Amino acid sequence: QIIPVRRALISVSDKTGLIDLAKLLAENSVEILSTGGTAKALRDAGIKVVEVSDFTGFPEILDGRVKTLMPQIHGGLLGRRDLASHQEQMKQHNILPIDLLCVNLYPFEETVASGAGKEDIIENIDIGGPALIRAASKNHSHVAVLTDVHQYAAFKEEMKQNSGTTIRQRRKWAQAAYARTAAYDAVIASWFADQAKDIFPERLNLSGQRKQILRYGENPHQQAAFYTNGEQRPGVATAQQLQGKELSYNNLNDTDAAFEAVAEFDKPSVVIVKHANPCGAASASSLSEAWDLALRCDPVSAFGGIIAVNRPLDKETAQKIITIFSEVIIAPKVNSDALEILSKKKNVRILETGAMPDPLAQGMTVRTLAGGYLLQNRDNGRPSDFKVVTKRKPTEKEMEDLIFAFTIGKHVKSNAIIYVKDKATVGIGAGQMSRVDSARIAAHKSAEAAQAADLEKPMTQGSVVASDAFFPFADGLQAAVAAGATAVIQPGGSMRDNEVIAAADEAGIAMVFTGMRHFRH
Ligand code: 93A
Repeated sequence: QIIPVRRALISVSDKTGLIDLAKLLAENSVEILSTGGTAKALRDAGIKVVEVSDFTGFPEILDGRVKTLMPQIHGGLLGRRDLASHQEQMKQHNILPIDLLCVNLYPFEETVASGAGKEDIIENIDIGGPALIRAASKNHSHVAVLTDVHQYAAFKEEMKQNSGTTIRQRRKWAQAAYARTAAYDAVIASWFADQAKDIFPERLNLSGQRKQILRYGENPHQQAAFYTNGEQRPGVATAQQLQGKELSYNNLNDTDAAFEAVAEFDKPSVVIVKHANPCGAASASSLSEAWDLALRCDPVSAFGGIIAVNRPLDKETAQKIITIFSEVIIAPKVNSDALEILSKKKNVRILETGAMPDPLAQGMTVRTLAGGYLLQNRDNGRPSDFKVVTKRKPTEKEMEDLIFAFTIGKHVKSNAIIYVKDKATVGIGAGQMSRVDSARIAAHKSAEAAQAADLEKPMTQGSVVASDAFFPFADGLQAAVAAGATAVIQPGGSMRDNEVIAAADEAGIAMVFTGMRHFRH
């Protein structure tokens, strides 16, 4: 059902595209009603407009807090065209129908982000706007509602095609309108929660803006989309894609894991991720050197992986990276000569984030489960109290490697066992249900990598090892010793700590307790 547009109410804070839209309406002889600022912008552009206050005969009062909250306006939006009783009442009270509402809201989100004061923030809670939007959307059978400048193009198309709006579009706009007011209120609610330092408020509204409809989800039979939540953290959500195919669901998930992991390190570092787990990570004096070391850990798994770096990607490193097949490269910056080299592999997705995220920043992680959400602080923990529990103390170099290993362990699915030598992983055991299996798998993979590289002995010989949680028994530690580890880092806290410490002493290795666990499930 097509509804012609005879009267429109426009009240917008973001005046992008306003004049263009209003011109089209004027050309179609639509009567335009507007609030103060919008009316002025239209008049300045030579477009005929009726002020809402003239239309209602009631001035804007209370510093604009009451502008459109009037029966003439809400009646015009809510009155049903298909009910005689509504038509009669409208006539009786001199209420004229409004066929199009175009509103975008006071910039609450932007005001908070700008660091404005409380009073300013409160003043930017839009009341009239959402009321208009909700009224028009309820009556979408007769009224079209635009709540976003991106919708103007579709509206213009409708006018061109149909000289009015179709029910299909009006329904779509109504959906977007309620999603907008819900998201707007969610942001306001979370601001109030922040003020009260209530990070887990009794009622939770998650809001997001769709950034991309994905080809499919984790598997081709699952549908998926990517949403942003407005957080300005450098990473996949805010990055610019410089080249390559469209990012997939798994790409996005893995790239996030890789970039968050590499952000942990100050020195030039590389993390290679497969299936959300690092399969190689290293810090070195240059990115190119870090790449060599990271790749050496598990070159087989690195094939088709995600590569994250924490420095501008240079030509030398790009030349090395391009020799293996990878899905995504993410960097704070990509130098133009590096990009030129990578452009030879057109399909590789390259993301530039502009900066590195702060690994210590606060934040939330959300996980869904049947019937609900789990919410927690992001794991920005870093142990600071290292306790040597063995007779032998780790050397300074061992200690540096232990901290590197424990930090990477935070980004490896539990149970995580990480062997490290010279600030480079040499064996990673991830996602096993038993810790001893992770220790064995890591050593086994490392031995395979050494064999493939024609090394004389496994790289775990003379390495250090980290465990993301305590060793419940001595067997996991003994597996690490058997692989050649000389020092161990783990949270400690097991009932059998004494047995594990005794096993370490017996093997003559050093062991450090962090008192902090890094489960990642
Ligand atoms: O202060 S309000 O909550 N009270 C109102 O009655 C009202 N009506 C529209 N804010 C109100 N608006 C908002 O004013 C709109 O949502 C829009 O964002 C803004 C446009 O104001 P102006 O045309 O004066 O720039």
